[in-house]
Amino acid sequence: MKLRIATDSLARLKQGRTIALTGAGISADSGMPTFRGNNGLWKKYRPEELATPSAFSQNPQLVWEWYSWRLEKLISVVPNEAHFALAQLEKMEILELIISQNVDDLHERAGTSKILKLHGSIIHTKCIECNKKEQIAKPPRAIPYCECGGMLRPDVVWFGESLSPKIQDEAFQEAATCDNMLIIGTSGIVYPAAFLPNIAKKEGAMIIEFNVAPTAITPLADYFIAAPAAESLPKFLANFQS
Ligand code: BJW
Ligand code: ZN
Repeated sequence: MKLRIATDSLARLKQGRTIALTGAGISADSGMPTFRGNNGLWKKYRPEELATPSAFSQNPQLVWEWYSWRLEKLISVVPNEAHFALAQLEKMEILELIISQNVDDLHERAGTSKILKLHGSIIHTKCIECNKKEQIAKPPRAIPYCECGGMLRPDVVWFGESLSPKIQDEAFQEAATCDNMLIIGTSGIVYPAAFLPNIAKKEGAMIIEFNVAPTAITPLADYFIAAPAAESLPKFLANFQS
């Protein structure tokens, strides 16, 4: 695959403010399952049935089982070439910021430092009583509890819950003011994250989408790069290294 980006678009990427929006697809090449699609299933549940406050209040054991299973997986995998390419683009001052919907820590492990995590972090817990946040040492085998006696939950954003207003405002602001947005491995159907490409496009940004299949965002894209992110991102990076 040859990644053809027009000369004027390359100049725009070198001179303008570029940000990236990432989703589960960027971690797929590391072996992390996505939410939707063929490899996106966990037992017989859909994310909409487990990633909700009501699922947790009705069956915290089941929800924790799902998160422990994902934590086990996360511990066993490493960042892939797509995560490393984005970290390198940040070092080269081509990429200003990653806005990620992912709750894994693969961007950070690859060396990215400027990241807004819209949906929280799976490696942290939050007490449902005192709100204290803590890093998880190892995947819990039973429902974990806080020293205050309150039940702990994963520090993530479930359906029907608000994102951190500070993080959401910053993400919207960045989308409205960027010149270029790289969109990698997201289905673009979960809001408010799915507003970001629309905001960027409306304000005149160039959109470059990297995905194995077209998405809800593809009609907005100036470029659609149809390949696994771990293949396309290093090729995209190579444009700035020669
Ligand atoms: C590859 C690849 C490879 C594969 N290379 N690519 C309009 C406005 C506002 C809200 C709403 C609205 N309409 C509906 C809502 C409500 C709801 C929502 O969006 N629902 C939709 C399903 C319709 N949103 C919310 O509830 C949000 N809260 C909110 O809006 O608060 C205000 C409010 C409160 C009360 C009432 C109303 C409003 C919160 C959303 C939180 C989402 N949380 C999750 C779980 C996080 C915790 C966890 O991980 O367990 O976040 S759901 C899940 O989806 C997760 C992801 O971050 C998110 C996005 O998924 P993503 O990353 O796009 O993954 P996939 O699997 O969908 O796609 C993978 C892609 O990769 C595919 O395209 C593949 O092709 C591709 N791919 N391999 C490149 N190798
Ligand atoms: Zn507590």
